[in-house]
Amino acid sequence: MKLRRLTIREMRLDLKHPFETSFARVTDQRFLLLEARVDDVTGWAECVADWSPGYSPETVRTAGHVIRDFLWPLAADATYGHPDEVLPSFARVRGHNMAKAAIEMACWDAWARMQEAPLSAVLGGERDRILSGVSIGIQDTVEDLLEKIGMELDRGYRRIKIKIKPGWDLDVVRRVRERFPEAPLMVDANSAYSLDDIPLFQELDQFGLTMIEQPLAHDDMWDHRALQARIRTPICLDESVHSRGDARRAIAMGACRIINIKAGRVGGLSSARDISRLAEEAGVPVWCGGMLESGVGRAHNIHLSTLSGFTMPGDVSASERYFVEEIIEPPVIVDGDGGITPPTGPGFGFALRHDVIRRHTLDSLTLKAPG
Ligand code: OSB
Ligand code: MG
Repeated sequence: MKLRRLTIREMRLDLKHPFETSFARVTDQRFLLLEARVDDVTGWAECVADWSPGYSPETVRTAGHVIRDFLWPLAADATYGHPDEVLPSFARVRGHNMAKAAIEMACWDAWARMQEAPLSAVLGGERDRILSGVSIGIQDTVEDLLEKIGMELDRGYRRIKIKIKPGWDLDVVRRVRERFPEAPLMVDANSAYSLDDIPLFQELDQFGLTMIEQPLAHDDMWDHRALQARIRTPICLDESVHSRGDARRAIAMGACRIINIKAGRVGGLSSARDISRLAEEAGVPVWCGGMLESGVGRAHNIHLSTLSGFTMPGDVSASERYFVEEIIEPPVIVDGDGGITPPTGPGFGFALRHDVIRRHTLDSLTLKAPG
């Protein structure tokens, strides 16, 4: 495989509803959309770096800079026999996993199209239906949250995740549990707490949460280990895991019992697949996280979720929950039982709505391989 051309579009899509976490409140989503010409096939991917460095140090602009000035020259120079070779070819660039993943995932899509196979099949996926949960941001009032949860459960979602932060935690969870005693419920703190909060997490134990996602610092596995030793509820790591090595260490030291896998955070689909296999062998369940992706990133997530290690419902919900306008068609649909059926066409299996893409493109750059 030779990368011949890469178009990087800086996009802005309006969200239907603001999304609030412990680190930010967003009303629109800025991201890079990559269109890669690989041999004579086109592959697409989305870079999940946010506009601001609240979730990860990467941003839309750092990713654009790193792709253009450092990754593209390496990729354009390489001849790949398989998409597994893309991430290693970037070894001399430290970090910037989301930038790396965007090119890698476009190569995976192109690779699948070359085989005339769905992305799930070339990744080694086995499921023909995946289970979907929802992530519900911090709301203005607990009443608003209870109403949203009721709506999502009625739509069939298999797991409710609510965002927490200091001041929006114990009492909120208590009221959600009172209203929905049986719902599969979890919380995501996006690193808003410290070991001083152990008593709070011990109190959360009584609510039968399926897990607590990333309670402590984004770069600290050791403290997660200390917390996990003091609470019954499983800890799920998100921000802390950037590679298969991180996953191996986290499992070995007991820093988590579940892992949220986001291909962007770990440098692409090969790394995501490898982490899922390592976790499966260790008996640690994984699920596919989300970054408020447009349809392109969402499609990649659906195919990744078909791998056998992904035994828990992911944050891979329906297109209609997110954007005023979707850039793929048909939209991602969740059936009444919280399931998504992965498309069976070649590559990620959705069509691009080029008119919508054009209208929401703020800036665009095309890079061409020499020769
Ligand atoms: O921590 O999982 C997270 C969104 C943006 C950044 C980080 C996270 C999230 C979500 C939303 O929880 C998941 C989704 O529905 O895409
Ligand atoms: Mg998270």
